Amino acid sequence: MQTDILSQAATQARGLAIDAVHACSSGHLGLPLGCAEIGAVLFGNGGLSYDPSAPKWLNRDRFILSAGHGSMFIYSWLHLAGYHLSLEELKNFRQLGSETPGHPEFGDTVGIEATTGPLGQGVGNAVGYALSGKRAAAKFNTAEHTIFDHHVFALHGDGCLQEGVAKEAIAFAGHNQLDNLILIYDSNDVTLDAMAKRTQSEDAEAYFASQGFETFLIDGHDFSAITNAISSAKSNDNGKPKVIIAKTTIAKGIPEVEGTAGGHGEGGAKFAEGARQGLGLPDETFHVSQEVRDYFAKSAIAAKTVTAKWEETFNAWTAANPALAAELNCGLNDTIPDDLLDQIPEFPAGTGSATRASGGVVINALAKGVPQLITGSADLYGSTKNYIKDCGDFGPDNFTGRNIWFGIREHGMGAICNGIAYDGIFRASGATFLAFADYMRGAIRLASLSKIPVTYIFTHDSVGVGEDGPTHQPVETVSGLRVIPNLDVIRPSDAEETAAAFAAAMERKDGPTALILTRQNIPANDSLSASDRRLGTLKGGYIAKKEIGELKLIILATGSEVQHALGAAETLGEGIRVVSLPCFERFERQSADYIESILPASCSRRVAVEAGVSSTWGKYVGLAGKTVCIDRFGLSAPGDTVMEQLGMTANNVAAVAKELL
Ligand SMILES: Cc1ncc(C[n+]2csc(CCOP(=O)(O)OP(=O)(O)O)c2C)c(N)n1
Repeated sequence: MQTDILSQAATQARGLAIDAVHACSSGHLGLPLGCAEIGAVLFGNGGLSYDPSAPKWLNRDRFILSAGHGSMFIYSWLHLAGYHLSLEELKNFRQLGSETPGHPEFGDTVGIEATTGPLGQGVGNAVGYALSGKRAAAKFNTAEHTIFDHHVFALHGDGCLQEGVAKEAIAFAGHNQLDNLILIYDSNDVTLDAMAKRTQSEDAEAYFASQGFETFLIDGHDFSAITNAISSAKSNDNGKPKVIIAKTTIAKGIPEVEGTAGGHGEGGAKFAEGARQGLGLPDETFHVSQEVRDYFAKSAIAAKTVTAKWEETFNAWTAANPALAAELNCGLNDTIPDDLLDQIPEFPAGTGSATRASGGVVINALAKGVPQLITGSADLYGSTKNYIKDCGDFGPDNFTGRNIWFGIREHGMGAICNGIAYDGIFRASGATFLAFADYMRGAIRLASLSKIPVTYIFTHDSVGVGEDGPTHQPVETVSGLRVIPNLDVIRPSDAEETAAAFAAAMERKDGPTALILTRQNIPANDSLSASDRRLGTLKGGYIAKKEIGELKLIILATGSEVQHALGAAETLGEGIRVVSLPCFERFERQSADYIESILPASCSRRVAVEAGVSSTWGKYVGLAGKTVCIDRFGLSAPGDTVMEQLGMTANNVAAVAKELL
């Protein structure tokens, strides 16, 4: 081990962080300074297997900075390691349009595997990556060829570990024996406001051991200790995920603040000059020595030999296993069949059903044409109905299983699904009751922000849930999801709309989709062909019943309320149009002509019907329109009774419409 050069690199990484944070007077110095030796080993002493010229190399070790506030850590090391991230970008830290945003953003910067910043999410993402890696190895490696044997690292601090989302994911990783996962805990005894002991007294080693992890406790500034711990963690396929608890000094290198809460953020930046002198850095800011450059250039060349050798194995594997190679490609390109919708058989007319039940039929049909699709449930498969039959359960006995038993861990499920989606080999989906969608909102928001195609299957979608009462009756949740940018929310009204909703989710590549399904049976709109309902749903909205004669009023509805809109139109007579609007977001992506053909601006008499809050309907009904919605919590009683009590009937819709006519 070349301790001298590693030490030089660590010092210069500290300098880069100090200079970048000083330049923009914001950011976080504590972690980049406290973890400089860890960075040097990860990127400069064989900790991570990577090739900076092939940042998406399939068998690279994945590294996630879960403590995303310490973003200058990852930017500095990616730069030093030779990734395509220039010194100029480091100088532009946190500036408009730079590749060095305040917190790491997936897609913005080469080498960034996940969007992090909200503490704990990155740990969950790493577990998702580890699941994906385990499944990829089990599915694609053969006796002759190993193409996947990488590890997944996450660097996190006390903050991540205090968050429930990380705890949920850690429990999942331990239970499922994801021994390709290596967490590095930057244990510096400091959080933001105070010393960590102000808010935590957990025995980290005992905690991780109780979760089935192998633990290593080391001095996080000792190159040998870090190197040895990582090397043991990597070589040990013992069914245990690993955690390296690295004791570090936050902001090491700025004596005025190191080891204190004052070192966490940009507080130390005002001591920049003295710190640079103390570290022995030259006057020139953003300094990287030629020696350090040469060292990393040499390791980049060595990395190329590794990837070239892997490429040979990969090519031999491809030639020997064309079917497996085609399946892997399908996952990597996220290919879905052109005729996906036609692969879902039409449902018999005249039979109403719960859309969750139709969803179960649909996902099983889809799973045949989309082999990359995997799905899980938060201990609710019996209710959410998304189990893929005959395809096994993911777990230590069968890492190829397509069904993931997440346990009652919705937030963890969301973050794990994001990790799977970031990895880009499999299509992730997860299910729970709609009322608990907010338990995973943090992860849904990040999937939307990161533009990754996760599918959420949310059943038991309204007060129609009935007897379980208001706690289980989501009223605000559909509108609450609609306000998240780049999330498609689809609430189908019958089995055919459900078929299209799932197909739409699969078709989508640049963001997540939430499918909102009923527990209770609802009738199908058999007055229109299956194909009209499917294609209409793909457009987000369509005419479910055309008016007779001159258009007088439009009733808009989604999901279980489309039946009441149709019933009301029946009693109101001529001139009434019913629009089924299962997905606002898809509808709004249609052409202005299409939107006008469904909702002509000239018709301002509009009534919206939905068994939830009215908040998101204003833009469709306007000031002249009315809503038949539920702006209160529900009631504990049979579903039909609750619906009736809260005005979800054709008669009530007709009465409200009459006020406008
Ligand atoms: C979910 C979430 N809550 C709060 C914050 C704000 N925040 C950023 S860093 C931090 C303290 C984190 O402490 P630790 O993980 O120990 O980081 P260190 O002080 O060692 O850098 C807080 C509260 C956040 N980023 N995410």
